[in-house]
Amino acid sequence: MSSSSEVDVVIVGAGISGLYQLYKVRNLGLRARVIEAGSGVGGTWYWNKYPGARCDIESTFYSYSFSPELEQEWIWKEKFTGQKEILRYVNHVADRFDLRKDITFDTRVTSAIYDESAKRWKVHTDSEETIGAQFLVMATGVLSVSKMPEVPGIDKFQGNSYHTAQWPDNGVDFTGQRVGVIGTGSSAVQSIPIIAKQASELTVFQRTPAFCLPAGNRPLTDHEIAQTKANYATLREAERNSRAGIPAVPTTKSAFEVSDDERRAKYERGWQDGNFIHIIQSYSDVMINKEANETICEFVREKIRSIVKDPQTAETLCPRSYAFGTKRVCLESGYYDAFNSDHVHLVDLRKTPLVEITASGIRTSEAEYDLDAIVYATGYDAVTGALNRIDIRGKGGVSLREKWSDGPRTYLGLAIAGFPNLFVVTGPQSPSVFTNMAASIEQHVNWIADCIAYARREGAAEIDASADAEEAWVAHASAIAESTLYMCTNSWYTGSNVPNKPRVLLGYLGGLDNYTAKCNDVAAKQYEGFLLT
Ligand code: FAD
Ligand code: N01
Repeated sequence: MSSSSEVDVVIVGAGISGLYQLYKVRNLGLRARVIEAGSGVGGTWYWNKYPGARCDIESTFYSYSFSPELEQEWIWKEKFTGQKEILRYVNHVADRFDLRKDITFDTRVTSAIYDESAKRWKVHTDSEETIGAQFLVMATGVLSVSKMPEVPGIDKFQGNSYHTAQWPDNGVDFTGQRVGVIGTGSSAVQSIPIIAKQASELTVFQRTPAFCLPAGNRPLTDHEIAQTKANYATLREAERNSRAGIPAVPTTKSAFEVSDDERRAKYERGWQDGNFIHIIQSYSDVMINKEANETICEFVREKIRSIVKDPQTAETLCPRSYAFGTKRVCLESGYYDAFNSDHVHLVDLRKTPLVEITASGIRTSEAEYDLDAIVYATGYDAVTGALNRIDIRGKGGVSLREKWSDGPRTYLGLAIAGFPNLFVVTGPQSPSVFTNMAASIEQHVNWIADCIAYARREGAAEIDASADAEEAWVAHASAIAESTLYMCTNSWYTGSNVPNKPRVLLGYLGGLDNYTAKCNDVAAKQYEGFLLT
């Protein structure tokens, strides 16, 4: 039966972004509803229950900073916390701030249509509800639409199939099974060592090898926990003022201004510390100059060769076709070492491409692999995927999909010209995916809440980004992207993992610090680049 209701703000998604957005708009005295497709809060951490799922940013920083009380009462026991504990934390936040009562679970937003005469959004769900709202905030996630590979026969397989992003709640026991894993990105790198411990045979189907650093995860000592709690305010300040949302000292030195030994020592520190952002930021030219970047690539290749005993397997695991850091670097806990086990096999799909999935397993151009289970660690239709799956129509009935048919266009990654009163958390051309996302999310959400408060204060029914401001932001973000090595690499960062997706760098590379300054400046200038009516 269809129903309708009216609120001030509809928020789509109840992950880290949606929950904090709800908290913020409630504090403005606004009525809000959150619509979430899953049955619980947590987003990424609700869906990704695959073995080994864990954050790759230290938990001290990969957490909310808005509540000093929350910071003091919650104890992160490990350097990099696992999925279960992060999900427990997000649930704690939902309870502590009494957020659940405004969240509708198991419900998907299917369309959002802007009513120009009423200057309000009409949001439709798959449970036949229509919710009217002045403001609409898309907190739908950058990695929330999983992707299967374009390979025939997926439905024919008679064994069990799993995508890492839709893992069964009760886990999977692969004991004694012949398992195939397709993909070698972060999800595969985390799950493979654990699946290898259970499976009788594990075959990894690799198309592009990943650059991996050892996570070096460990329990935090009582002293470390106490130190963090005593210094949280300073640590958070450094986090917010950094390029990537974790404290770091930027350098202006080229990789070639120092000796080989000094350079290696710096990379070694990042390697030992499980800190790929420190390596990416180690020298000013490593992400813009191929030769400088190659010094990191060869450092990691040497490490791979030193861990993986079979020289041919080691070479197959060595990335050569793209620059370090231009795909998300993976943190590993026993990934390379897993290939030293006799029952773990690596298939190089560049030499012997995937042909089809058959009833009994996987066929490549060279061989057929009989399997009991297949794990698809094949990634996501990232950043724009969740937005494009909703029929969003702005002024003049223009659809967002049409507007973005040649690539997404936003103002600050937060607003879209012609789609008034709509905001996106971690949108395209925002820095989020190149940072500690928890830090970016808080910045985006705070800014959106302030902007909504401003529009209300001004008595504006509508606030819309101007086409000129959007044009300038897209040009600025593209110019930075083009000056780096990122655009040379095929990955979800550039949309090139999805057939026919426009090739555009989906994040902003100017740094969280500079980006925040720009957003603050826009706000200080009465939301420069926005039109209020
Ligand atoms: P999400 O957590 O993706 O939540 C979006 C929610 O919106 C989902 O629950 C989804 O169901 C819902 N939704 C989407 N569309 C609709 C719709 N139409 N209707 C209703 N609901 C909808 N980032 C880091 O910085 N550090 C890390 O260590 C890190 N680890 C990660 C590990 C994994 C396995 C993955 C996949 C991502 C990781 N990320 C990490 C990125 C991570 O996605 C973000 O850090 C963060 O969790 C995103 O939160 P969010 O609320 O913006 O989006
Ligand atoms: O996905 P991915 P993911 N045939 O896109 C392969 C975050 N995250 O789920 O590179 C064969 O990285 C594909 O090969 P190729 C993090 O931001 C973080 O692993 O396209 N192979 C690739 O190897 C991350 O970047 C953590 O050649 C195919 C793999 O599948 C993002 O989420 C953990 C194929 C996909 O890798 C996504 O990670 C997990 C095909 N047809 C996720 N199609 C942390 O550690 C795809 N592949 C915090």
